[in-house]
Amino acid sequence: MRLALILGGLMGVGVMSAYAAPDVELKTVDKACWAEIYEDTDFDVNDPHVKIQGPTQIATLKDYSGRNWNNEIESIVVGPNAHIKVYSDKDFKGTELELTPNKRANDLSKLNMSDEIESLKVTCGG
Ligand SMILES: [Ca+2]
Ligand SMILES: [Ca+2]
Ligand SMILES: [Ca+2]
Repeated sequence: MRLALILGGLMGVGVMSAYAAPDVELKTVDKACWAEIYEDTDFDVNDPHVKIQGPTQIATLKDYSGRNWNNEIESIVVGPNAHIKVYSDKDFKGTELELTPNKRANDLSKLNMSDEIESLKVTCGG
């Protein structure tokens, strides 16, 4: 009987400390803050594509998510709570283009950015 009470108390402490983790809020992921980049036009899922969780800054796409994305992106989908700024050169230089929340850019050649992007920033907030 006494042992059961002690065990119960220990389990209670364990649960308490798990919920009391101080940095829970910092780790919260904004599920509406993302941008998805596609190697081909029209969001072709049969070619390489990857969802980028924001906020983030990628100074070079040379080795992003296991492949060289430099000068490869041809279409982009922007999440409902994200802005993406893309740059024609690395380190956020060259021509800059900003895409707003929910934007679906199916062919970046229309925006003179087809196969040009080498760095980008994703910020959260409408
Ligand atoms: Ca294709
Ligand atoms: Ca391409
Ligand atoms: Ca470029």
